[in-house]
Amino acid sequence: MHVLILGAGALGSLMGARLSKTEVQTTLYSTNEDHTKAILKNGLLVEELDGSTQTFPMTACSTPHAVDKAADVVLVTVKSYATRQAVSSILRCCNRATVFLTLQNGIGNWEQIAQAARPEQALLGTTAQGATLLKPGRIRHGGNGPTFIGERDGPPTARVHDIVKVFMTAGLPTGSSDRMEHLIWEKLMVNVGINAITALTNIRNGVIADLEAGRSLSRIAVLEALQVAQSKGFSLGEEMVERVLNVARATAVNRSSMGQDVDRKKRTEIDAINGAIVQFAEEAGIAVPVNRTLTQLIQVMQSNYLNCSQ
Ligand code: KPL
Repeated sequence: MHVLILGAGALGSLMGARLSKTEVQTTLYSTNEDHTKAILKNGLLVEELDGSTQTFPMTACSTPHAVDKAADVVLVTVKSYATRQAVSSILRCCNRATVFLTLQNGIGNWEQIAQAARPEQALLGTTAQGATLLKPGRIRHGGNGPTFIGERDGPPTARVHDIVKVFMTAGLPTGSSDRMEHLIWEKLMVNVGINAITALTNIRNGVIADLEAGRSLSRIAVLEALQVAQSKGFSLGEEMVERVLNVARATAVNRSSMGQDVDRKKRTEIDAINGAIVQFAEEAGIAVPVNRTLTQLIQVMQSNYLNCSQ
């Protein structure tokens, strides 16, 4: 099996490092040339949860022309707003049997992949792994949460089981599910309750759970988002508030992906996270003032540093 990691940022690089220890051929693909060059030169350095640093010699590239064999599985870990363009850009490294598995944050990624490739090629996934890109060629593993994989509709198929097996062999706790959309919404709650707050306040994930004000803000954002989820038919309950805080604790040393984007003055995934909640809430006539405020604060900050107005 050849697995191509499309968007080898922090999370994609971590998944690639784990897979590189198995029989599977693994290629890291990232448009960040500093990152791929550093990996080719020194291997990918991973600061592990136990404090050790491991080196993973890996194949990495920044252009589709450098991929020498068609991918059987593409792990899509690019930012949500770049999904369609990124998948289109690597179709020459794929064939009609290639499976695309999204492990991205936010809502709408499966649809983007289905449009760029074919719907029957696209699988859904979620992960609670946490990772931080420290500098080109070096990441820190920030939390070892579970990964779930499945078809968009119906029970897990042979191709889902095959990928689960490979992930498990790689040491990534992984299960299959026939409720992937439900799990995507659960993951959305996690990102709603952690990402924008950490990005705006310059903290690591664990601080949200440590501080009363952090817990309270996260709680209100998640409770608002739960109303929206319920209006869409997803039976997510108030226990999600505590589960979100547990993810913050489990990934305590991690800087959320949105925090890392803001640190690097890069475009964030706000539109696919709190912004998606605001949009669905408008359609359903639900008031979500905290999510609206979080969204607009991130939009102001990001517009300012990207030097454009939205
Ligand atoms: O998904 C994440 C993210 O940062 O985007 C969590 C699970 C919150 C880990 O940081």
